[in-house]
Amino acid sequence: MNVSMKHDLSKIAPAFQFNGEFVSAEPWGSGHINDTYRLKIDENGQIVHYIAQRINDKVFPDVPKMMENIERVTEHLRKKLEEIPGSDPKRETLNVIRTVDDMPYHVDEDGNYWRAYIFVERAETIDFVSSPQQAYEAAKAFGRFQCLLRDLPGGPLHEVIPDFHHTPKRFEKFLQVLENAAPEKIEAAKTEIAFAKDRKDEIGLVVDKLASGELPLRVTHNDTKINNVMLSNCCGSGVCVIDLDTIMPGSVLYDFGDEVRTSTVNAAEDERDLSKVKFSLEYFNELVRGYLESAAEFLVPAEVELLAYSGRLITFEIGLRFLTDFLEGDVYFKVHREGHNLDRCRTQFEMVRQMEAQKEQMEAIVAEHYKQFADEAATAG
Ligand code: ADP
Ligand code: GN1
Ligand code: MG
Repeated sequence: MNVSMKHDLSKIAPAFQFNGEFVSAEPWGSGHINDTYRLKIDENGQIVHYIAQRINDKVFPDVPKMMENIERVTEHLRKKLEEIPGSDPKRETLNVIRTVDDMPYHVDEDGNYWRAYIFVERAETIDFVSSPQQAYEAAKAFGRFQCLLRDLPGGPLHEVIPDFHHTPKRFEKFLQVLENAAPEKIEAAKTEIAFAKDRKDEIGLVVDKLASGELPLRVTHNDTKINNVMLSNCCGSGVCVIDLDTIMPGSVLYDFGDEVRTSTVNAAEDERDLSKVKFSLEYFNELVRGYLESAAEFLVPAEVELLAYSGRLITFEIGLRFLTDFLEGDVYFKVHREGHNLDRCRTQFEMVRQMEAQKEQMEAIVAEHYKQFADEAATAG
């Protein structure tokens, strides 16, 4: 675990409704945004783990609204899971631990926002896939998550980060940052800058179709990278979708696209050796199969048509965000070395390049699996 210990968790833990005494804490996970810790709490002589997170309130300026979204969604998931025989609602959804004041978050004396969750045991997150089965299991879990949230009551969720996946607006921001960027950064990233500019006319399809109503707005996760789903230690099946900070109204294509970005390559997001960054059609095939197994029943044709495109779109968009952050001086994503965001951008753009070259094959895979689903549904009556 590569995060250093920045906070004294012994002071934070008593604010939450744990059933015991704080023992210790260690930095946990490899997310780019929050500071995550695994806590050990002594519950009558037994050590029980919890997750505690300092929420990045620069990225999420309205923590109360974000936590309201998370509680609404996890409550709904819990109710649904309770109705499914054999499900475990303590494990298959995040469970917020409220504070002793019965709040979903705690503000410490320095103004930091904290929250806590039940720790999902006997499962792990991975930072990149190393088998097609992992792509299948992760996609099936994300598809199921979307499916369970189809009938979330109570009206739309708060838009916690406006225009989060509005790729054309991300492009505008990139151009603004570029105008003021340091010359040496522009020089270092000149190939990537040109790559981004070359694609500016291909990035508006999803937002345009959402605006025209051709694509439906749904409850979407918006950050479905592979390390935001926990896979079981025993058989690798998807257990729990985590990191619900960005849950809000969106297109399923944002989520499917981010799955493609992170579940079709057997290399880290920040891999420096681009010869290791290989988009895998085999992984893509398994990802589509897993996703459609959970999601085909509710997707509309306009969504299915753009599944392959969404992989290129979202990979481009995240690459563009890394590039923008590099040019701006690493103000958003956590970085651990010089040029880290540029390295991340390069892997993303390399993936886009390869997906562009294999566009027809990707579309054929989607069509084939969707047809199989439609045929089976017709047979079943
Ligand atoms: P970030 O927003 O910074 O990505 P995450 O919420 O994804 O933060 O948490 C970071 C990591 O902590 C995850 O990738 C996962 O490994 C671990 N984690 C988060 N929540 C839980 C949980 N409830 N149980 C077990 N591990 C968790
Ligand atoms: C961030 O929080 P984390 O590490 O799961 C980012 C995503 C990016 C991702 C790139 C709120 O996700 O949008 O796709 O990094 N989250 C936010 O790895 O900006
Ligand atoms: Mg995360």
